[in-house]
Amino acid sequence: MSTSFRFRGFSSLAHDERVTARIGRWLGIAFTVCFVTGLISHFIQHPTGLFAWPSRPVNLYRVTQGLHVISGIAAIPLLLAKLWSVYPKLFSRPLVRSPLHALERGSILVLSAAAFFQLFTGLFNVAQNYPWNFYFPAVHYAVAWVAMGSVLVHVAVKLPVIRTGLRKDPDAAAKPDDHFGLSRRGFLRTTWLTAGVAVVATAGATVPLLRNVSGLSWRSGKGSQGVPVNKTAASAGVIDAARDPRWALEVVTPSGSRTFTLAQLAALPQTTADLPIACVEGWSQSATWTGVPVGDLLRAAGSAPGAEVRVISLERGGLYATSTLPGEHTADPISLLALRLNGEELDIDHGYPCRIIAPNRPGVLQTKWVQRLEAR
Ligand SMILES: Nc1nc2c(c(=O)[nH]1)N[C@H]1C(S)=C(S)[C@@H](COP(=O)(O)O)O[C@H]1N2
Ligand SMILES: [Mo]
Repeated sequence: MSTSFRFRGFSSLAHDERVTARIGRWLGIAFTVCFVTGLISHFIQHPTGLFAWPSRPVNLYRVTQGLHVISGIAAIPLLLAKLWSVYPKLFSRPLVRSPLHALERGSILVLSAAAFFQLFTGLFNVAQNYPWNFYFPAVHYAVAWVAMGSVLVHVAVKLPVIRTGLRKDPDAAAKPDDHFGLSRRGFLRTTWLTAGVAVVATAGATVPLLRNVSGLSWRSGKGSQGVPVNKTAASAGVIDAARDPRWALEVVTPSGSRTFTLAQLAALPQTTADLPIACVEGWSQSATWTGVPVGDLLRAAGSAPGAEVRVISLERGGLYATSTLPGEHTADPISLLALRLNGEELDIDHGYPCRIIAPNRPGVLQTKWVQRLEAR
């Protein structure tokens, strides 16, 4: 190429396989963590029988889903930096040199599109609280496979270049006066710093120590009784039904049924446990819950702890109006039908007269305003 005219952007030292490989390594790690933790969350919500999720440790889902959101957030600046480091290649000609080259370019196109889709729809979901309702989780799950599949193809095709890129010293042969802007090290440091800031800014939604420094952890600590609210009683349309003095819990099992008024529930032996609400959006918060173990209610109605239970809310038609409590959970004595939160009667926005709170579960399965339990 003639040196009399050079487009300055292309001459940046960061457009280099040493930079791309180093950022790519972290992006690969972030994508893998995000994919695996996403699969875990998916299979807890859509059980297959092949995958049983335990009820302990109580905070495990809090950690896996926190990692899902944090690794996704970290991947956004990494992806942008990686694309910046390679974008001059978009202008290289001929467009396609060989079948392998076609596969390589095609997989990069699919990979970039899928990655952008995942990261930005995920971000919107975290920020806006289900703007796509039912549609989002299904599509997010399907595109995850496309993204991860094209990552694998990309890494396999690029392995030789990745190896050379990682072996070479980023500082070698850098003549800053020939070039415009940052050194390669400088570009890498800026990338790590940006990803770090993005992580700290969101991690406070789930890591208590970071709460005060996390500008983006909008959910923590707000809401009645010191716990965030995700769907109020008003928006669920349950205020009248929840406050109706004729309300009674129905417990139905194959060998008998019982109903319990609120006073009868409160008169049963109570269990108190510190358990988190761990929302799929990545925020989580622990609180002190008091109520009746679901296993005790099953026994009272003729079944036994360990039976799978369908939980049905007073809410009509909402996506989260029902949930299934697997046997692992009904056998755990701290899987509660909670009546109290942080020492007070449950606020109506947290599920009064009673709600499910079970250990190591996604928040979306902690059904509020419970009306009926059906054991299988
Ligand atoms: N009936 C019903 N229960 C529900 C929901 C809902 O929309 N309807 N939302 C769930 C979700 S997504 C979460 S994160 C938790 C939030 O509980 P909280 O509002 O008490 O923090 O409740 C769960 N229980
Ligand atoms: Mo949630």
